[in-house]
Amino acid sequence: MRASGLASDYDGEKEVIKEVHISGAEGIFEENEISRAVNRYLKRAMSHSRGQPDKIFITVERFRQHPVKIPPLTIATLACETPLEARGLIIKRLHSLGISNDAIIQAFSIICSPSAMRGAAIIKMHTGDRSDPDIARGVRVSRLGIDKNESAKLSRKLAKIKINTLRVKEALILASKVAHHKDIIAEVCISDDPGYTTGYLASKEFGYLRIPNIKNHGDMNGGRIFFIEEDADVPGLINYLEKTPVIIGGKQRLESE
Ligand code: WAQ
Ligand code: MG
Repeated sequence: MRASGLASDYDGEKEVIKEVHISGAEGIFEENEISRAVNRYLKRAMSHSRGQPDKIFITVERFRQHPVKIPPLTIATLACETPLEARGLIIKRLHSLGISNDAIIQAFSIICSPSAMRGAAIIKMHTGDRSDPDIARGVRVSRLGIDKNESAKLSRKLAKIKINTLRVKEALILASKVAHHKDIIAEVCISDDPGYTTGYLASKEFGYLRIPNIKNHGDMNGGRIFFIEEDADVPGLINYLEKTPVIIGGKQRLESE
């Protein structure tokens, strides 16, 4: 699902109408679950804290290939009181993964900008160069879901720490799919919802690290950054993120099978 609104802006000479991202979401469902899922996406698009949409798209696609099954990342929550402290925590960990200052500066300038993108920005870990082809849009991770048993298991685990929400589950699923790719070094995420101030840093090494107070309440900025290997196969990576169906949990195949 994706929902957008129309807003008037000024391009220096005249008023222009531009499309503003409001909400997006995706999942993998059995055939008999589709109509309920579509209804839920529609409701979600029409009652979003970023505003009333002018356009809603819902796309339903049948897969021709079996989903790849992968494990979820581990989950932990860091102690963090302010956006400034969050920045320090993120920088320290990104440095430890070998990510350069140039790449980190580039990342913060994107996630602190008020014009939210629909997708994620892809940044090379040393030069900080943007690698996604459409800079205004970013790359949207799609075709991702969770196995029913794994979902119940995850809900129980999240309920124990009082964070069993659809938002946390969807973010963990996305971060697990993203981190699984060999060219991904780390991901940083800040919600673009003005009322949601917990973000995360994810990597194969650290797992999914939740960061409370990553932004101030009421801020419209947000976004996702994927830091990648300098010599990554970018088209291959984008194809994986957008097109390869991935399910968290289920019976995973061993490398040798
Ligand atoms: N693919 C790529 N980028 C995406 C996707 C996607 N499927 N969905 C969202 N984004 C980008 C896009 O730029 C949005 O503006 C931005 O991420 C934020 O999206 O454990 O709610 O859906 O409590 O607002 C983290 C949960 C919540 C933390 C993140 O993000 C926790 C969240 P939102
Ligand atoms: Mg949002």
